[in-house]
Parts: sequence; C-alpha cells; structure tokens
Amino acid sequence: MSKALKAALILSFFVSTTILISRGFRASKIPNGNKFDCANCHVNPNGGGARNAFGQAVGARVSPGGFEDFWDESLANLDSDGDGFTNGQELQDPSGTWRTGQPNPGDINLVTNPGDPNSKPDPTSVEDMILSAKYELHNNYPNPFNPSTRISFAIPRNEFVTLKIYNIKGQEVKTLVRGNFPAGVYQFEWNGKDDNNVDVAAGVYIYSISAGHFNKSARMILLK
Ligand SMILES: [Ca+2]
Repeated sequence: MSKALKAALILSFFVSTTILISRGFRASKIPNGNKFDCANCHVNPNGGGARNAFGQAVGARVSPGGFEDFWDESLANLDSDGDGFTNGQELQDPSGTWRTGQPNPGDINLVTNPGDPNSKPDPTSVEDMILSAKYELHNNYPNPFNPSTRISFAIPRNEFVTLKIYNIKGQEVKTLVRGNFPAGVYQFEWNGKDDNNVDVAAGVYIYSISAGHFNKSARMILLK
C-alpha cells in the first residue's frame, strides 16, 4: 500500500469517526435528544448530509467539530421548522432551562421533532405544559428563620388558592392563605404562630399550596 493511500485511509477514518462522535454527542446535548437522535438535525433520518432547519440553528451555535453546549433559552424559543411550536415546546423543555447531563424533562412520549414541520405536538399538551410551568411555589426566605419568613407563589390565571403550614407529623398548624386570586405573583409572611395565634415550637415545618390542579409542598426550619 502506498504511503499516500495509507494516509488517505487514516484520514478518512478519523473524519468519519469524528463526524459520528459529534453527531451522537450533539443529540445528547438537547433535551430528549435520544428520541429522534440524528434526525433532530438532519434531513436523512440516519444522519449525515443536509441539515434540517433545527440542525442549521444548532450548526450556527457550535464551532466546526466543537463539543460545546448550545441548548439554551434562545434556541428553545425559536420555531426552527415553522410548524407553530417552539423548539422547547417540541422537546418538552419550553423555557430552555435543561442542561446537558440532567435527566430528560417532561414526557418523552409527547416529544416531537423540532426539525420536521410534519412532526408537531398536540396543542392541548402544549397548553398544559405552558400553564404548569407558570404555577410556582418559591422557596421561603429566609430559611432557616426566626422569627418570621416569607413565602411566595405564582399563578397564571384566577384560582382558588390555599397555602397551609403543617408540622412534621402532618398536623395542620396554620392556614396562611385561603381565597380567590387573579393571575400574578404573591408573597405572604408567616410569623411562626398557629391558627390560635400561639408561637409554635422550633423545628421542621411544611408549607403546601393548592391552586386548581397545582399542588406543591416544601420544607422550612424554624430556629429558636
Ligand atoms: Ca416539528
């Protein structure tokens, strides 16, 4: 075998290996990228060749052969394939907060292809996803606390809201909030007293919100 031929074979081995590695590597850098793998970015479902519109957006964000992370809020907010749904909505990470290596967000069964205009999600599931992303129970602050702490939550539409505090045994200690609220962000202070206006003991407490179908609880610590 001539030196030139050997060199050409070695070079083609490295080039093809590098392309294969970078393809698999990049699919692992988008949320739920394993569902469509190479077809997320390439017209040919087996990969290689022309990139689809999503692949072009990815290509614009990485250096040739580079392994940098590129999934972010701005890529999530694009509708690369023009099917009326953002890349983030198609990949179950509407706000683009997922990062490489984290568990896949959302439901992989609902994931559609961000580079294929014929593959798009059910509008109802997108609406649910957007709404549920906007309900939030924030961490109380300060925590641990003495003598009082603030608890805030967000709701995307008018809801009947209850925000209750329980002790570690699950016994209700205090109803902090109970009523109808329009969409918005709210903050309430808990002064460490129960429903009878008696100081509670130091320890771990649980605050729990219920707003429509949204329920969430978190822990806080009262120090004395
Ligand atoms: Ca699509």
